[in-house]
Amino acid sequence: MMTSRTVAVEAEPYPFEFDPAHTALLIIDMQRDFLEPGGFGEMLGNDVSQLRSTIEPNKKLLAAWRDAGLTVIHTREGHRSDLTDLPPCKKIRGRSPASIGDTGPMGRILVRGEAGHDIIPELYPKPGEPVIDKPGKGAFWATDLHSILQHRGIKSLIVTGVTTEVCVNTTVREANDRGYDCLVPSDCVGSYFPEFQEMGLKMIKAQGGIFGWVSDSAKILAAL
Ligand code: TIU
Repeated sequence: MMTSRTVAVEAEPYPFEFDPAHTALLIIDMQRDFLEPGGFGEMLGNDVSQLRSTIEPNKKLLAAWRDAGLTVIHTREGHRSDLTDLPPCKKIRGRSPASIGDTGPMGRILVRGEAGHDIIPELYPKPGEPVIDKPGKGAFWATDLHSILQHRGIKSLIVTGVTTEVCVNTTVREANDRGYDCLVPSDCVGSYFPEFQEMGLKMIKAQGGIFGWVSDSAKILAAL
């Protein structure tokens, strides 16, 4: 049994206090489909190289979390191979020539089991680390994430990954409504749009921390 202790991380809008034994590192959608050419991110018209600066800080945080024996959870956005869980509106939105389920250079786009759907090698899950397959943007909707967190006594989340304003923001909002305190390290989350990166983080920490706290990985590592 891990001993309980409270650590404080310098954060905005004020220090984030958490007990590491009851805090999970939740890494959102660091998949090849979002970070490598030829996947879902590029299909949407984005320059995917913009997200790659998040890899190194995530690697360091993940290594520290693992070394300390703390809970790590990964998520992947994607769909069943028969696409029965794909909302028709998600399939056709964007009106691009290729869409979810079509074959690209990394296999069928955003489909479970395909190469592009998998997590990038730099942050690959270790045995024993739960991987949540989610059909939506939020990690709680239509998944067993809440049950897993409850069974492990998790009360706080460090939320990292991509993209800041889409799956990270949606997940932080879902987590906040379920009673979890969320800290987002700004260097460990990325957006295809610099202005959305800035505003996505501002939206979390505004109004006294309406959805959570924002800090950076160096401050979390210093506090651990
Ligand atoms: N993981 C995630 O954020 N899914 C997206 O579709 N993000 C975009 O920014 N498009």
